[in-house]
Amino acid sequence: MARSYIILTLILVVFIIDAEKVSGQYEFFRLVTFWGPSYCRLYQCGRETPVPKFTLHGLWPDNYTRGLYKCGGTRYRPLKDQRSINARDSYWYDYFLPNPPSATGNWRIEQGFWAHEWRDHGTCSENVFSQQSYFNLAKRLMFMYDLKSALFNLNNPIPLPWPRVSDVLSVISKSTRARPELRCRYYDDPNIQMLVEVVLCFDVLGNQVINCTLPGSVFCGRRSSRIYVPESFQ
Ligand SMILES: *[C@@H]1O[C@H](CO)[C@@H](O)[C@H](O)[C@@H]1NC(C)=O
Ligand SMILES: *[C@@H]1O[C@H](CO)[C@@H](O)[C@H](O)[C@H]1NC(C)=O
Repeated sequence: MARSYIILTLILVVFIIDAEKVSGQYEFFRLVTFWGPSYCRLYQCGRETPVPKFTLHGLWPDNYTRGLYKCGGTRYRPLKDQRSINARDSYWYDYFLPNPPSATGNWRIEQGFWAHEWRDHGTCSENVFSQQSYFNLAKRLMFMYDLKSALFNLNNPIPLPWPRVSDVLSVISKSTRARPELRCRYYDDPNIQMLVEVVLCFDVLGNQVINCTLPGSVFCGRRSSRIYVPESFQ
């Protein structure tokens, strides 16, 4: 009797925790992108992209008042054929893999980054986007704007590799017509902030870009500060 009561309570608690996790309503998306050359200065990359570029870190559904994370939902379904693996790898890049992911490899390792992004973030919009739609959306949003051209645009030069935060905000906003979020990390010297990630925000259905709500420079210092934006891997 006591024992079945405990089990019932456990089931109930698990159910409530689960329901709580899934009930999170996301209100917008963050498309978080790495600038490869910065990322590989910060960490020991197993491989670099063939050309310096922005690659996807993740598409993060979120709520304005409450952070959403690990919302339960379906398990990651690994890609099985090499063509789709290569296609996703070209813009959603795991810098720590020593080699490109392969259809014959261990997906838990070689697709581990995608699985992790799905589990921690993708599940939080599964009430609207099935797993397949979520991955399609991530790809579509990733290709909606060309951040590299916006940043390294000869017609609109900014003083690289040491632009001000405001320069970077302004060239990106000009290209997307919305305020991005910039994320910097200290590099080498406690006084040097390096631009590592650019975040674009999208409405709940992923149809249009919207202003990110955090002040764009919150992770990079004041708008007038200079930040380091390396153009190449070396
Ligand atoms: C965002 O957050 C507020 C407050 O928690 C809720 O009222 C909204 O429904 C929305 N979804 C949540 C919390 O998951
Ligand atoms: C973003 O905010 C600016 C003002 O800071 C406003 O002019 C612009 O219309 C907003 N853009 C969007 C897409 O909401």
